[in-house]
Amino acid sequence: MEQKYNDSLPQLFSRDNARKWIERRTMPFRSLMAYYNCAIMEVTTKFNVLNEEFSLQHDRNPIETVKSRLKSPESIAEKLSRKRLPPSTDAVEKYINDVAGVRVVCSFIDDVYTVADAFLMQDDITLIEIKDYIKNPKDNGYRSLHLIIEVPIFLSDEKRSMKVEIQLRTIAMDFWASLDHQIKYKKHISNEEHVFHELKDCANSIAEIDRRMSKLKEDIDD
Ligand code: 0O2
Repeated sequence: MEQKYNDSLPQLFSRDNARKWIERRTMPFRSLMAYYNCAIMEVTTKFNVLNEEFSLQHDRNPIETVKSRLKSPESIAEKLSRKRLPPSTDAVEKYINDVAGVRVVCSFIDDVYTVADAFLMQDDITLIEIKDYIKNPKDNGYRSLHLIIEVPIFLSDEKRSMKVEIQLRTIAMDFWASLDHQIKYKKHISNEEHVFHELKDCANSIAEIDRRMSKLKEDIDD
């Protein structure tokens, strides 16, 4: 990431400073969080609409669930200090892409791309970044399609563009990621190597089952 801020002011970037700023819950900070919440509502509605329309045409739902979360103030503070960013709403808006998070869990692998393409075609959505951890899984076996997008929200006297991180994955990928999150993600564990290999092995087995289920569906559709 581009380092925009002056390194000669190290005290600005301390975890303590970020935490104190967050704890004050200033009006600009609370407003910003409310705007992210609005962006989550906009994006969630768009996926629900796509799901509804798809089910009319194809008699099945490509989306199993749409979940969302607003990053906690403590996690925002931690990320600001880790990225050596100053505690300010400007820095949050410019450099933290996942304050608003939406997770779309789809039935089959093809559904992930169909739903993502239909969403990205909408003319009020701007794609900022795409990371395809399905085509290129992480070393530990993590699979998902990540999109960073901007969506407009309409307030009483202004229109604002807000960033949202969208994670699209299949039920199988979600099953692995949820359990990985509980077992290991960001935790320090003693038998790290063994756990890493076991989790990766599980991820590969789950991916194989995902592919077999997709194939089964294709065979039946044909
Ligand atoms: P949480 O608790 O889920 O919110 P950055 O977001 O800039 O710090 P990076 O590496 O560019 O870092 O983001 P990336 O790779 O797109 O991943 C961000 C999110 O993807 C994570 O958010 C997780 O939700 C999910 N994720 C990534 N890798 C893994 C993984 O190995 N296992 C699991 N279970 N989830 C993963 P957070 O904020 O880190 O965590």
